[in-house]
Amino acid sequence: MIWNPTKECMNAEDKRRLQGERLRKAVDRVYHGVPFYRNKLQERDLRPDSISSIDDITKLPFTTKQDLRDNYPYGLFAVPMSEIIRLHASSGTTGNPTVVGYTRRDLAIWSEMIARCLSAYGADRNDIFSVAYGYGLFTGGLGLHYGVEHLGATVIPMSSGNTAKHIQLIRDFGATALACTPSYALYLAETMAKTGWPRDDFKLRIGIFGAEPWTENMRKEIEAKMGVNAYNIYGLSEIMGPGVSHECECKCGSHIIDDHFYAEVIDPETLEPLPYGEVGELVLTTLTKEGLPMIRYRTKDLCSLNPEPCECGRTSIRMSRIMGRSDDMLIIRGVNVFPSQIESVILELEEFEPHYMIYVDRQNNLDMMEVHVEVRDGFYSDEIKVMMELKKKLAARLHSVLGINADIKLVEPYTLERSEGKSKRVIDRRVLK
Ligand code: DLL
Repeated sequence: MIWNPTKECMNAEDKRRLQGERLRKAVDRVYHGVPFYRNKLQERDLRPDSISSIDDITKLPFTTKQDLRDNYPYGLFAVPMSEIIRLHASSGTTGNPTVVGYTRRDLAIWSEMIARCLSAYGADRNDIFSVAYGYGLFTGGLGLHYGVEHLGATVIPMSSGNTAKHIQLIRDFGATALACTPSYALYLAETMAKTGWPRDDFKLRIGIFGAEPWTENMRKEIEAKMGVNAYNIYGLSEIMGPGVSHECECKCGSHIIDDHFYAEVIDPETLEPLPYGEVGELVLTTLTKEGLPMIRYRTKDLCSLNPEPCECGRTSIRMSRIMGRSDDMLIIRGVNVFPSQIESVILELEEFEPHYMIYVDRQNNLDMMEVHVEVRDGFYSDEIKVMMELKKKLAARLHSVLGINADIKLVEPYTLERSEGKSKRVIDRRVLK
């Protein structure tokens, strides 16, 4: 079902007009409400009435995570704190966390966005959702939670952790939908199988997976192991949280909720906009957000955009899967390596489990990459020769995809640490001098 056909199936011309009007209001809001933006706009001789259509967006300055950190905690909020009714924060790897604030209207829009996503996955008010994203400062748990309620379905606020209990409640409460990270879904599926409970005891039919990169092969793996239809959900705290884009039954790209967020893809080096179809950094502008409006926020996420209307009837622009981040890309011996490429290779080969770790080191000024990967039950052997063959096979495949050699360490099934939230799969120990 399409939750909001007026907005989701709008024709291109009307959409552009709506986006243009909303952009002008957004610029007006930041010009008058956020000194940081007013200065940036004035530096470029821009005023709200410099925006006459959505195409004028390219005149506007970019915003980065550093800008949010520099204005910690509330410097970029566009309304007084009396209007803010919720805060979330995303933990930074370094420095201050990024704090985001929502007005009552922001939260209402967010819930409606999530209801749109869930409808696109085929869910309705009869569904029972286990929300296993973390509740708390992370936007995943509460974001999904209010969306499920807005849809009118039932929500089980599981949060993350306590896997055994979770599996029992999924079964006992008859959960039909599961929301968590894809890596945790794999772990859950594996643990469910170990309970020995018949698959028919579980009613799960829809999976809502995001918050970290995943691949088509991972989708197949989760669907086969868990018996669900697995769908992507994308989002980031700075823009709203989960639900900025979502897949539909066609599973051919994620629909951006483009009446609320305007998407561009730029070359991260030159900062010039790229044509549709080309991979670059996703830049998002919030068109209606009141609490923390973002103008041309550089997500660092790499993807491409497709403006073609989708077979599902939605006309919103679609984004590809995230192919990596312009800042988590590994440069190994001068070669750009995306962890997702390594994951794809591992998942293509039936001998391996989708559990792996990548270690990067520098020895004698030479980058070394070591990939630890679990061998699937049934393929693990005590015979050195068999394991050497497996290792050779994976190394050759990795070399043909990446163009560099990786040291492979094969480990027994179920020995690598499982994650309950976002998985950490790359450990870069290089000290760059
Ligand atoms: O991860 C929001 C979210 C929660 C999305 C639950 C989906 C489901 P942050 O913690 O701010 O917010 O992290 C945002 O996570 O810039 C991407 O790099 C990555 N990310 C989020 N969703 C996806 C996805 C939430 N579907 C950062 N595929 C983003 C790939 C994703 N990467």
